[in-house]
Amino acid sequence: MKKITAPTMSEAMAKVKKELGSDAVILYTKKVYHGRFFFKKEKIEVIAAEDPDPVTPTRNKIVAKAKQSPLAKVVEETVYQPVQSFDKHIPIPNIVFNFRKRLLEQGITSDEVDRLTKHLVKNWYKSDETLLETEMKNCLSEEIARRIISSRFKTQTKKKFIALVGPTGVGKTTTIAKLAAQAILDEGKTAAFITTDTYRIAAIDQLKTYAQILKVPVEVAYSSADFKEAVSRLKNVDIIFIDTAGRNFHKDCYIQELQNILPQNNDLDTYLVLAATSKYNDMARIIHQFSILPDLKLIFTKMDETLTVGDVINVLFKNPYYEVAYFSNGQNVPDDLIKANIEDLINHLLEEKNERSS
Ligand SMILES: Nc1nc2c(ncn2[C@@H]2O[C@H](COP(=O)(O)OP(=O)(O)OP(=O)(O)O)[C@@H](O)[C@H]2O)c(=O)[nH]1
Ligand SMILES: [Mg+2]
Repeated sequence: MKKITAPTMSEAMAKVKKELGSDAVILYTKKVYHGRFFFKKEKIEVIAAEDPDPVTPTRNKIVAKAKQSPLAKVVEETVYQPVQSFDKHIPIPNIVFNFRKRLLEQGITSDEVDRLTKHLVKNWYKSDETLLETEMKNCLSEEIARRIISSRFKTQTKKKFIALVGPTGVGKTTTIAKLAAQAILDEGKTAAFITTDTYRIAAIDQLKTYAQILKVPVEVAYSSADFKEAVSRLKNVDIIFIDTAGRNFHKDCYIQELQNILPQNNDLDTYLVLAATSKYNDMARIIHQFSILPDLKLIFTKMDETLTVGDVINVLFKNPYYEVAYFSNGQNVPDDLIKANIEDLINHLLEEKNERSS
């Protein structure tokens, strides 16, 4: 890790590139002042590190593709603005301090909390210190919604294949059952399951149980040849849900296996399932690992099991190119699955714990 100081941001970036290479990761930027009184000069301080896991050619291609997506422009405008440090000389009014405390308690990273505090302080002083608490809350909600990018909350899909991937025990199989039940009951579609999770016997039984209840066919694919045969047997079905094994995805070979078995066509939606109870760093790592699969969308499960959604929001702040499709908020099939929506998420973040439990 290196601290680099330069008169302007572009000079700082040039220095970072020279000293740490073009894969360097920017961890933090802020304005600093050198000298005193008339000699005081503003400089930019950047803390950067070498990328511990540089972008591979495949990942590079996917990132390049994401940058051409319709989301790219709005991402550039909202997310990749330099992080401005919080100006310690401006007093934080109590009303703002309480929101700041709430954001920190919820686990939002300190750079994001600083950015949001700054926004609130600015609006508070702009209003001549007259804004009420509810108005400040609205102001904060709107800024968070803008930064998360509300347009990425989309529910797919009209695709024939829907695959759920992700780490162990996050709720992939249960969510598949919910999605299938909703497609059958609410939309009158026909459905089928294919599982590639041949790693645990109990996993096949679990999916077969759901298949029996929903009266849908289930096929087990041990190889990509099996998978193709299963698909041809199920050609008249409207939607084929693909369940996959949860494995320790720190090993690249498991992702490669998945990539080999999943159909390579435009009629596939792949959802990466993350549990809202996981830590931010772990979720970030999982997203990075799975990013070689094209056009991933996110599902967050176990929303009912956590009182803090800061880490989910951190994931969204830091991974702006991924659409968010569903929130799962319980074990009941099919009811505990809702279309992802930003209002619920922000309410969860800002409302007090005792209000939630009541
Ligand atoms: N509280 C809560 N529990 C959930 C939710 N979604 C799934 N679960 C539970 O989490 C456990 C694991 O769910 P599975 O669907 O088997 O998870 P999986 O990702 O398929 O697991 P593996 O196939 O072993 O990787 C089960 O007990 C589910 O009932 C949720 O949104 N909230
Ligand atoms: Mg499973």
